Amino acid sequence: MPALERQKLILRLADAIDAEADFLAHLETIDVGKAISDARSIDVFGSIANFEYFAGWTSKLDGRTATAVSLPGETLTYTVKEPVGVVAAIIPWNFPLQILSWKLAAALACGCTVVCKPSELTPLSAMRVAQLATKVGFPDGVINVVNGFGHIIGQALATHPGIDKLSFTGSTAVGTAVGKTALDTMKRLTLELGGKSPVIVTSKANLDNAANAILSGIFMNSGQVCDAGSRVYAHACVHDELVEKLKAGAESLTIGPGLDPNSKITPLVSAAHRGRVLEHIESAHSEGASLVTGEGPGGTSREDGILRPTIFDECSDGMQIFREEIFGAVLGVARFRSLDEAVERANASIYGLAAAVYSDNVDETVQLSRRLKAGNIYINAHGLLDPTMPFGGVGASGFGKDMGPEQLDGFLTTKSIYLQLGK
Ligand code: TXE
Repeated sequence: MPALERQKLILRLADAIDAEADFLAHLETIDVGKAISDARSIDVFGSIANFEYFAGWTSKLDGRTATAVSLPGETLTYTVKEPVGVVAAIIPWNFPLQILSWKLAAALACGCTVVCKPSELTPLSAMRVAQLATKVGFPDGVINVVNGFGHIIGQALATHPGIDKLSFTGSTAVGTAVGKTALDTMKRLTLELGGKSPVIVTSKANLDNAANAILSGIFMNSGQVCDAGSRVYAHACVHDELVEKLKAGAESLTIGPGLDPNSKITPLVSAAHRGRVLEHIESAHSEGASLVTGEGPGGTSREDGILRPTIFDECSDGMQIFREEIFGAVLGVARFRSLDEAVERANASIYGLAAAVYSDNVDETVQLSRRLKAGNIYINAHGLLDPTMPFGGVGASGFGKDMGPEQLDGFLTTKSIYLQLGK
């Protein structure tokens, strides 16, 4: 399909999503359990921005003309970009619509067709997007949604010889296995996996701003966020004051059902996942972390699927709470004495998805951002996302990018064309 027609269709899809933003936010909230205010402002509006941004790329996917330096005679040498083919997009449950849009928008812009597999826990918004795509005029077969369990349907996509590219977001364990399988049929691969993102608060930080941003960076979506800042390293001279502010902020968050517009902390996606988060909380208690606020030892008294936002202090790097991704509203805090120590401890993780720095000193923020091992660095904020900026990690957080022009390469192949002139 010509580029400008693709652009129009993608923009029409964005408009169709916009026209029923409230309905889609509602779907997302009843499926995931998330706060409706976030579903609207983050999931739905983030998705619209993504489609709108990538629609503009359809007409800008040019190759280049090279000037050959080693060939005899006269030649014309140039490259063209072509769509990679059929894309399988395997989507997790924490941001079903938004992560679908990350993969779908760029793949469509590049002229690929897409088979989307939402998480078995949260299929509704992807199915609605497929209906809207039909309504706005996408030809049959361009956007497909298949539902089912990961080990059956996801696995089938990973092994299918008709799939040319696999773009996966999910856990590191599953992503590693899926990636190995995909290589058997030489699929192109993007893996967006877990994280254990560190947060450094230096002696020069604005503590009110730091506390607010740290709280939203860990407790948004009830902690079910891959780049959540879950390990705080606070300079010893600001540590106590910061912990007090974090405690006060966490205790002021409104807990309630996702559909209540005031709720910030809402039920987790499933009972099984809630059980896993509780096991991590139990391990923090048994390993000697000091509870600041939230869930105590021996399980929770809440029966509504929600866990209280929980903060532990005096964490050490060997504790499970500081090593493993929890994917729940659980924050650990430790103190440091020198920036070298903070960087070394922050980088001592298998993951490298994101890191955050809080400081009002420009040199400090720039130098720390250079030294931290992560795909995304946030300065005096957490979790900022924009379609123009690539998102993706290093190490056990995977490889390849979603969003930004960098994502386009994952859905394109470059063909080199040599024309010998004068023959
Ligand atoms: O992820 P899975 P789950 C992390 C987080 C969470 C944990 C488990 O730590 O606690 O993963 O969540 C599909 N072949 N993240 O169980 O299992 C599956 O159907 C092919 C981080 O949901 O990795 C779903 O569509 N596909 C993450 C997707 O993979 C398979 C967001 C993710 O599922 C498959 C979510 C298989 N064998 C969880 N098995 C992030 N980085 O944001 C499962 N799937």
